[in-house]
Parts: sequence; structure tokens; C-alpha cells
Amino acid sequence: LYPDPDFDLNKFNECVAERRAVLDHQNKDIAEALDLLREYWSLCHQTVTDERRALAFARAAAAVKCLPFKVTNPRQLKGIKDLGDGHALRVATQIVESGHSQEVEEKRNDKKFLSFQIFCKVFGVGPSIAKKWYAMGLRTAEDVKKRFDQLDVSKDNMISYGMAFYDDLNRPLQLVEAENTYKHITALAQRILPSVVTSMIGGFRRGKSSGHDLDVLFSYPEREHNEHGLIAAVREELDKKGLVVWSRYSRADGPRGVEIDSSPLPAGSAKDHLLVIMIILKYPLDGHFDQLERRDFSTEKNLGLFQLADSARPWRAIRVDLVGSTTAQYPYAQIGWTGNKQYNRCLRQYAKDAFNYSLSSTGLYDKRQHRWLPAQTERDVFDHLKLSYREPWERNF
Ligand code: DGT
Ligand code: MG
Repeated sequence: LYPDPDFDLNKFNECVAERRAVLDHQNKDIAEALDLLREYWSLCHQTVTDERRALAFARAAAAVKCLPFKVTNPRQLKGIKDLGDGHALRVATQIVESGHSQEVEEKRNDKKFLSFQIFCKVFGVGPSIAKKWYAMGLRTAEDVKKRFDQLDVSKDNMISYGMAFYDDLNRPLQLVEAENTYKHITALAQRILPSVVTSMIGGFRRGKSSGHDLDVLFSYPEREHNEHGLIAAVREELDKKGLVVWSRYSRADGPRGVEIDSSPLPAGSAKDHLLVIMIILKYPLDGHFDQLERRDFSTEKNLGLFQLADSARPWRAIRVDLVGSTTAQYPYAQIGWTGNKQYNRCLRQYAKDAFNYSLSSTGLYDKRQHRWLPAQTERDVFDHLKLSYREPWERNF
């Protein structure tokens, strides 16, 4: 039945967290169809059932990305855990049989879905705001721009910046641009704390050649830098050079994610959350940060936000996340922020089901023994979970 003689369905189904998915997997058509339905239900959901549907399609898409062979016969899809025997299997079967699914094409061209996609591409906007805008009769980014002052989000400066730099922020960030920016930021950080450890995480670490943002993880000994010292200092340096367009502090993976826009930042233990600084940064169009740094940005200050976005300028706006972690959190933060999101969901569920552990980007907590499990490297984390190590590029669920 399977072109790969080593493929063992029972083994494939036994432990989802043991699967591997590379970017260049063999079932792109099926995965694309299932991912579209995932996106449809996660953007346009009305009920909890719709949200569950989105998660089911995410799991189904991940399953086909992990298959080590190209599916050529619908029977090869039968019995795959996470593909189930209902909706997702039906769609996957249609794609294998005819390369086409009526339902997927209808959803792809659904007017409401297309508007929701446009709205959710505004930095800071999610499905609930998209829903409100749609109900107000807005359909396109132009509509939003025209009526922006009347919208109740016009005072939210994340969304204002998201709207003003809509085009820039939706132009994919290329690997070379990400690397260039990463090097610049790392050099700044090393000047502040020579022993700092940084890594480029997110999609680029998983092997993507473009992405929607640059994610940079910092690690520093807790005693040398409190929870926010280092990345706040890096942000300050970037700001002094006139490179920061907008930024906001937030926490991830704490008891609950909170935004902490106001300074000074509240003091607290760094153990149960990561500090994140979301930034919109100027990226020099010629790739040379140093030349941009020497420029006088004072004229920009006199332009309104939308005027600035429309003006000719020697830079483009890009999204950067600076993520701070202590040395003890670092391997967990690496895994959590390398992703992808579905891989994280899967690992976290597995940790809970198999060991009653709670896994997050800050650590692994044994809820029976009431203790955190220490790790020096990502491999240690996989060892704790009794899983084979997976390289970042095998985590593209
Ligand atoms: P991209 O940027 O579109 O190329 O794709 P990614 O995979 O880099 O996605 P991104 O940048 O949204 O997030 C990178 C990983 O970091 C993702 O797998 C999940 C994780 N992550 C992002 N934001 C948060 C957050 O607020 N909290 C937690 N715990 N994890 C996050
Ligand atoms: Mg990213």
C-alpha cells in the first residue's frame, strides 16, 4: 500500500510528538487545502465548535506534512490518527483523487473570509476586531484606512501603526534581511553584555527563507540582568539611533499573557514568564544599518504617522520580537519560540498526557513532584520527555 516499505502506520499513530515534518514535505496540495480550512475556521469562527474545527484541521494538516511518502492512493490516508474519518479525510481524499475540492475553493473565495484575511493582516488585529469591522460594512484595507478615525481602535497605537505600515509589514521579510538585522542587534547586545547568548528563532530557524517577522532570543544569567534589563537596554540603543518606529513590552507564557506598556516595568520573578519587546524597526533599503544610523531623522518627526508611511524614505518597516530569557529558561524558550505553533501544541499536549508535566517557553514543570526540570540544551528537554531529538527544521507541523 505504501511506497515507503519502512512506513509503519501503527508506529506513526503511536506518538504524534515523535513525528517529523520538514518544510519540503511531499504532500503540499493536501496540506494546503487542510491549512486553508484551518485558517477559515480560525478567522471566521462563530462558536467554540468552529474553533475546535480549526484545531482539528491544524492537526490533520500536520499529519499529512509528516507522512514520509507522497500520497497517491486515498487508501493510504485511511487510519491515520489526526486525519480522522470525517471531514478532513474527505477533503484530503478529494485532493488525491482529483486535485480539487469544491469546498476548499468556495471557502478560499468566500467574500467574508477574504475581508477577514485582509483585516487580520493588520498588525494588532485578530478575528474579534475583524468581525466588528466586517459588521460595520468594511471590506478592504482601503475601507479601514478611510474610516480609521471613526473606529474605536484608532486610539490603539499598535493598530494605528499596523495600518499605517500595512504594505511594509505584509511584504515578506527575506532571510538575508533577517540575518542582517539579527547581526546588528546581536552586536549591540554584546556591547552591553559581552557574555550574552542570542539566537535567531521562529520560522527562520526552522529553515524558512522568508517570514512575517524576525524573532531574536536573548539569554543572560539571572543574577547579572533582571527580567527586563538587557532587552530593554537593546531597545534603548536602537531607539537612540533613530531606528525604532514603535515598540511595546509584553509578557509571554506567564500565568496569563499581559501587556505592560507603561514603564517602569513591574519587578517580579523571571521564572514563570518571558519578557518580549515587540518592535517595528527601520530596515535600511540598501542593507547598511550604519548609514541609516548617521541620518538625521528630525524631519520624520514632523510628519503624521500616515504621512510618514506614505513618504519616500530610505527604510522599510519590519517587525522584530526581542525575547528575553534567563540561562535556565533558554532551552525551553528556544523550543517554544522556534515553533511552529502546531508543533508546540503537540509537544505540550504530549507532556501533559504522558507525564502530567506542564511545558511552556519558560520550563517544564512536574505537577506530581512539584518541581521544575532543569535543562542545559534542547536535547535535555527531549530527553526529559523521552522523545527522539528533532532538529528545528523537522518541527514544521
Ligand atoms: P513567521 O514569522 O510568519 O515566519 O512564522 P513564525 O513561525 O516565526 O511565527 P511567529 O513569529 O509568530 O512565532 C514564532 C514562534 O514563537 C511560534 O512558533 C510560536 C511562538 N510564539 C509567538 N508568539 C508567542 C507568544 O506570544 N507566546 C508564546 N508562548 N509563544 C509565541
Ligand atoms: Mg517569526
